[in-house]
Amino acid sequence: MKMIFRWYGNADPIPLQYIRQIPCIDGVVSAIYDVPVGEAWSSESITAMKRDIEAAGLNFEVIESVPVHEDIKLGSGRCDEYIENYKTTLRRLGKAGIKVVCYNFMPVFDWTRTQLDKRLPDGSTALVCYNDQLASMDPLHGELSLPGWDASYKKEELFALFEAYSHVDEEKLWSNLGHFLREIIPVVEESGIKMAIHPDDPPRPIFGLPRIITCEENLDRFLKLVDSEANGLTFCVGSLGCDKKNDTVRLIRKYSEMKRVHFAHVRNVKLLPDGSFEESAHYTPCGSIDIKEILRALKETGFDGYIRPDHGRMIWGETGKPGYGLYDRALGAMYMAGIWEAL
Ligand SMILES: [Mn+2]
Repeated sequence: MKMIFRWYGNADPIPLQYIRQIPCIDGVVSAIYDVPVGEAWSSESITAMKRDIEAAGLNFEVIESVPVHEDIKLGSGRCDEYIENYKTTLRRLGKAGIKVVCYNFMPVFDWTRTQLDKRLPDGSTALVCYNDQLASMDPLHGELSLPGWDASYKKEELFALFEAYSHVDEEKLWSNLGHFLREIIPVVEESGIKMAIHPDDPPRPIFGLPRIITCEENLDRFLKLVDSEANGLTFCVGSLGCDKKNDTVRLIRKYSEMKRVHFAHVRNVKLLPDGSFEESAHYTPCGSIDIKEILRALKETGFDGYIRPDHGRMIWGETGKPGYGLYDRALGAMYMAGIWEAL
């Protein structure tokens, strides 16, 4: 396996040199952030980012994410044009030596939490999702917005999107995802890239919008949409693991054995009795997921893809992007590297 670290480009307050000083880190996973969703990424910006990363002594082989335009998920509007742009981006990434591309197919909202700085008993802060708070959130009428959500939507655009999705149920979303995959998988097979879909986070419908990358039955269905190794998963332990019906240790073993896990996001979550959850330190006793067994499953199935420590808490007075500080993710990376070495 290769341990990598998410880096948000030159705007990230964490310098590449700091990331390089974490002993187990092979490279960073990043994206081109200044291109509107739906447009193709230029070869120049891809190679410029690669040059910066390699100059810092790190590898750049994984993208997270190439965002999928809502028109593709809705199967309407400029869908065909945006799929062609997506293919162009993939071909350029392949030429630049990228091996894995992470993406998701969640309507409108990316990961969702109800609080980003919940203070834990040890004084650190973490991202949490409390069901009672989630039930009272209304993205159309309230004033709230959360990082991870596309802040560029105006209220009117949000209303239009919700209206458009009122005609897209889960089956329609499946069929739009199938169409997208049948278009792009042949392209990545030629470009040497493996696609790795990220599960929905949390893995259940929110605000009445459909979500389908949620559980074993649906992951099986997803992989059969196009039965190619290039059509694979970003196995996000924390996303799938916040539904206690998902046995993440068994599932990661199953899909890694099938050679369909190309990227693993590893973090721990503490599940609460009502299905709410708090993100916790990676260390197994801090949460509900057995991180050691996750890594054992990967090791025993010959996993040779990429792993990154997922969200961390804010510790030691660090401030910055919630979930993406340096210190706790560095602890998580070294903890996992230690387990891997011992295995
Ligand atoms: Mn993740």
